Amino acid sequence: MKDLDRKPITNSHWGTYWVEAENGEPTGLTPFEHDPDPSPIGPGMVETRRDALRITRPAVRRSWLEGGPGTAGARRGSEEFVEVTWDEVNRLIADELQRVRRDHGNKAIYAGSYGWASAGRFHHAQGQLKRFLNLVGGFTSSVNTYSFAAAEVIVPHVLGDFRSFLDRMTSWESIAEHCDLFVAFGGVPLKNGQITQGGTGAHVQKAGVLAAHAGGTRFVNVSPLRADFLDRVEADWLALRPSTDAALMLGLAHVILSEGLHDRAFLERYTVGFERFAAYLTGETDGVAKTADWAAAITDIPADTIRDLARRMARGRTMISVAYALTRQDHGEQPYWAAITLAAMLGQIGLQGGGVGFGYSAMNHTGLNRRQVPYAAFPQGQNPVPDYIPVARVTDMLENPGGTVEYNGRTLTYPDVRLVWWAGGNPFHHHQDLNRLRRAWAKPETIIVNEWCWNSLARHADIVLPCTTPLERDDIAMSPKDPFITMMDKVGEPVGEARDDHEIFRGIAAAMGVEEAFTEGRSAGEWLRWLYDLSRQAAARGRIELPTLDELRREGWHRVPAPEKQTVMMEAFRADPEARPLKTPSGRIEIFSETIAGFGYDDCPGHPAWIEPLEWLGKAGAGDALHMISNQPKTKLHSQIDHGSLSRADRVAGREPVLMNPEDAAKRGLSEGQIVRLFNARGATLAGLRISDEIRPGVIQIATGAWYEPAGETCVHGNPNTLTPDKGTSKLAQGPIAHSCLVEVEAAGDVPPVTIGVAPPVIVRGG
Ligand SMILES: Nc1nc2c(c(=O)[nH]1)N[C@H]1C(S)=C(S)[C@@H](COP(=O)(O)OP(=O)(O)OC[C@H]3O[C@@H](n4cnc5c(=O)[nH]c(N)nc54)[C@H](O)[C@@H]3O)O[C@H]1N2
Ligand SMILES: Nc1nc2c(c(=O)[nH]1)N[C@H]1C(S)=C(S)[C@@H](COP(=O)(O)OP(=O)(O)OC[C@H]3O[C@@H](n4cnc5c(=O)[nH]c(N)nc54)[C@H](O)[C@@H]3O)O[C@H]1N2
Ligand SMILES: [Mo]
Repeated sequence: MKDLDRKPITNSHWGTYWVEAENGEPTGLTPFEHDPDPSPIGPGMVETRRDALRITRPAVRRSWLEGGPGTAGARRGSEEFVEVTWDEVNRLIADELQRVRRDHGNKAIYAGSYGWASAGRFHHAQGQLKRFLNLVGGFTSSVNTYSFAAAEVIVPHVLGDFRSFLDRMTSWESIAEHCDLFVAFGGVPLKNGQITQGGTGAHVQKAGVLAAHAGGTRFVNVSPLRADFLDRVEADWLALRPSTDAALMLGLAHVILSEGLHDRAFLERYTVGFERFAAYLTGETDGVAKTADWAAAITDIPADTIRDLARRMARGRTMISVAYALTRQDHGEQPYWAAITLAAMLGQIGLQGGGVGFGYSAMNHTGLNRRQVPYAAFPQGQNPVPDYIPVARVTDMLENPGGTVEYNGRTLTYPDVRLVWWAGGNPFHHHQDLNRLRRAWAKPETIIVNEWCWNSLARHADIVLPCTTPLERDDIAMSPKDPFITMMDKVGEPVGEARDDHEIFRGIAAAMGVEEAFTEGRSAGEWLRWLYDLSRQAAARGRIELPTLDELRREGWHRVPAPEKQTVMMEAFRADPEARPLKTPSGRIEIFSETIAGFGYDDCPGHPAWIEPLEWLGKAGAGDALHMISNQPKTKLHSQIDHGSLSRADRVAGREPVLMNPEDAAKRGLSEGQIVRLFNARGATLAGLRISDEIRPGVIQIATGAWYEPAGETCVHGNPNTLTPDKGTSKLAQGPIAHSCLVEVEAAGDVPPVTIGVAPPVIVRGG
């Protein structure tokens, strides 16, 4: 930013920082002065810019280059690459796209391309990819997320919408002032509040929890992990068996119903179907009463504790908070439906500080009181291909062309995918059962990846297109989830021949004769101005005044003032359900859904229910198996910057740490710091052992994010997704179920070294 007389600034999913630079080279990040609780993840952005794992030139897998599309797909991940020029690679891709379209049609291109990429509004890798492909006939796409697919599908049946509620969770201030009891299924682990998708200005989650504590709110941490709450707030710890939350909620509901503590007037006025649910709860329909004793046997929480908690919940103002993690388990639809039902029985939905909340555990913006600004997005155009898959069914799709899958009342047919394109996400991070994915990944004829570093995804591609990092391009972070708008300044030149994703697609568009349609004649800088000016006009229509782009550039950032009123989820519906009905068929909260019942799914009935998960500690024949929780990492965002020093400093014997209760370690003769092998029928991973009574017996915890480095069926680095099952939550949502996973653990013996962090794959120059 040569023409600026201020320091350069940047924003990211994990926070805002001023950038130190010398001679056009970024040298460090200084936390933003308006951030009371900055994240240490940021500095990795500088550190990894020029390290040995940076991809500096376009590269093509040798067999693919020599033998053409479809050659030796099984060698993906273990073969060397050949560097080529941008002109060559653009031609190769243009020809290959033409071939696939001509011979198989556009639906043979899969560009679901799920993932988080950068926080910038313009340099959004997936948006760029999709706009480009839409101009050349489209692609098979994906729907929903890995974060909370089960909720995204079930909650609209129950509350009429999901996303709009997510952006309007009851504020921390409202909780601090009004909430007596905050019951957190999945806790509120502050590690996760480092993040907001699309950029973070000030981190407020910790202050929110502490203010509520100071205001007299009591917390209950329902989680196998004690660390899911800050010690200081002295939360009661209910260390349930993982994947049993729905049973615990039913047990609570049964106590509330049988003791007459439910709010009849609320159920009558605002809900439908309670009687059908009550008949299930009391056992009238299936002969099993879902009593506290019944729930105790499933969850391993004493029946008296359940009864006591139910009474406390009915006594005062209660917030029922559910972590996104609860959806990433088998039948992950049920805990969300059960939580909404429980909150409806307490009758506090729409009141200050009470009701139900989604994702206080998950991100900084949940509970952050702010105005919703409808910022403009980079236009992607229309996809002419109607085919799509539920996002986590990617391996099924690759394995099973022409096969079908049930999804939310529809039957979808899997396309015969020949070409896969990923930009801004990492399936070798996010997908379950990675050994199975790797086998299916050998099938397509061509795999193209835009990446900036040689991570597991880039190594498993045929064509690798090197992209810039945020510090190497101008962008703006402006997200309705955060009150700050921030410039993301270009500080250094792109490393090697790396290009912005937009520039990458512009080059291929030129080779295919659609450059003008792709750019509409605008440069990147002109697009930025266009996006900002549109956003400013949209804000003005909502009476929010934003600075001009030139003013924003001068200061570097702007804060949209907070609304005077505290946000309370579903307040308007509560105030006037006739005038402000929900978008459900009945206009009310659907405790029984005729729509879902009408689908006739054996794994998702018409009301919330306990359905035994695929894998859990109560599974018949589970024996000594341990339940593995693979939650979000404290030291990074997913797999991003796993090769940086913050992430590496947290390793045990060079592997991802795994947490185990002393009882389980003693039983297996394992000791602190040793390398252990986690394994099941799907695969294995090596991890470094940490022993702690902060985790309940029978459960181990290993964060996601270690780059997948397979040696046979074993990841030598500690990626938990070699172990997790790849099955849908149910026929309704088909979401991922990473958290329902049993494993065995033993001492590892002789182990291979980890090399993914140090050695780039062999690159032969010249092409
Ligand atoms: N076992 C288990 N698995 C899980 C989860 C779990 O709890 N347990 N959680 C799931 C959840 S909630 C999620 S959201 C997913 C996350 O999965 P992903 O979002 O796929 O993970 P990331 O590592 O963030 O991947 C982003 C990729 O984009 C790249 N990138 C960054 N900036 C740019 C850019 O400007 N351009 C391009 N082209 N690329 C860029 C990064 O290098 C990185 O490889 O994981 C899921 N997987
Ligand atoms: N630092 C950091 N923060 C992140 C991310 C990151 O990668 N790094 N990722 C972001 C993303 S994409 C998302 S979607 C959110 C996810 O947000 P969450 O889904 O809330 O995050 P997790 O850490 O996976 O899970 C929260 C806690 O739930 C507990 N848990 C697991 N299984 C069960 C269960 O069966 N029952 C109960 N009661 N508790 C259980 C675990 O102990 C875990 O610590 O986090 C976001 N925040
Ligand atoms: Mo996520």
